[in-house]
Amino acid sequence: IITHLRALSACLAFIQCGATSQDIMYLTLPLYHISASLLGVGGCIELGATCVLKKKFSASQFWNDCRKYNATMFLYIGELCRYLCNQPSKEGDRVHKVRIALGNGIRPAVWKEFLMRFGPIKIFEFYGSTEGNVGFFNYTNKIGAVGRAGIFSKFLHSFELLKYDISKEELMKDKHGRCKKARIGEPGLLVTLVTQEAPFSGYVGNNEASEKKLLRNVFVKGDVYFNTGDLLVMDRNGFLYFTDRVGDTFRWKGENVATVEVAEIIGMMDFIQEANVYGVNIKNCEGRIGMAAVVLKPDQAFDGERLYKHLVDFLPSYARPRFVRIMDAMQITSTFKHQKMHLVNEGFNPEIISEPLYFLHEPSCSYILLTREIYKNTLEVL
Ligand SMILES: *[C@@H]1O[C@H](CO)[C@@H](O)[C@H](O)[C@H]1NC(C)=O
Ligand SMILES: CC(=O)N[C@H]1CO[C@H](CO)[C@@H](O)[C@@H]1O
Repeated sequence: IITHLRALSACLAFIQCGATSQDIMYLTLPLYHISASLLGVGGCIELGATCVLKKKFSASQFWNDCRKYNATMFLYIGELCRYLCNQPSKEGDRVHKVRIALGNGIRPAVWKEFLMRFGPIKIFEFYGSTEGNVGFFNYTNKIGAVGRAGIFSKFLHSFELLKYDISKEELMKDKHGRCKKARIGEPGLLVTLVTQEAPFSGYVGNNEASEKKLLRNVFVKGDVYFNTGDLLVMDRNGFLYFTDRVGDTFRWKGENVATVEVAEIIGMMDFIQEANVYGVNIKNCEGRIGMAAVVLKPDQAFDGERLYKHLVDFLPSYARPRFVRIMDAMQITSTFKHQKMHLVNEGFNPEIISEPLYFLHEPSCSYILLTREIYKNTLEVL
């Protein structure tokens, strides 16, 4: 349910970024999504600005279109900026008038690369969801942060990061059945207090689904919080960082593995274009074993030895993916997010997967090809 108040406040997002009626927005996102419809089209109406609508996002046409229409701002979501960075560099990459980019989902490494490639564009990364009753804005110059919990925003929306047990996929409670707050530097489940000023309007005609998003009696009897389903970390200075979706983070050897973090580190390899990390179930084993589906850069080969060395340098052993699956293309949702479900279900069985599969082989300090014969004995090599 999008109330008028919600719709109107969403239309104000670009004004908060300093946009004016002189700006020209280049819009490539699907219009049924709140981002394009309310922040984008609604934002242009609110501003009296020009909106250039593209039927479908195209990474190769993006900057040419921006130049052609004199675009000064755009909306991004999910992996969109990564796809722009993945395009071959061109001399004129910085020749454009774009000055503002607003969206959510840009990863720190992509953020830095994007600014280096395309020039000093102000990136406004925000955190929020269509139905959620809270939003954070990166109003500081902190790369990677989704926002900051200043006294002011804490006063406006009361939120908490709650201690969460990844293996049981449930909140940790004290002996009175109340929730505990996560410590500084420790990922916690983001929940936001539902009040008259920050209401949760729920889903149309589906009370059950609406109720599922709410947590009651969190700290005291009768309080109600909206469950965002996201794990975030707060640092000493109050900056908030997105860690992972609940359900994506998995446990292996008693340790938590945040898939976003691992994917980012794999993505640092020069031969890898993008990585999608997830945990798969394995017979007779507790927790889930780490796996990465990767797309290689054009004309690049997979180098198991270098990847192994890189991961040993950057990740503790429990977080290093045991299996790597090479994909021709990553499947994404209509909002440019990686799909994981089908990958999780297919696991690492070479009988099912026709693409090359590699596994982490400690004795040879490398990732080596997973053949059908080796697969039959995988449980021993783990
Ligand atoms: C873009 O700006 C240039 C220079 O200001 C102008 O000549 C041109 O007509 C503009 N293009 C469009 C599509 O408005
Ligand atoms: C509003 C604002 O200051 N946004 C900033 C968010 O972080 C990036 C990266 O440092 C800055 O470029 C933006 O200016």
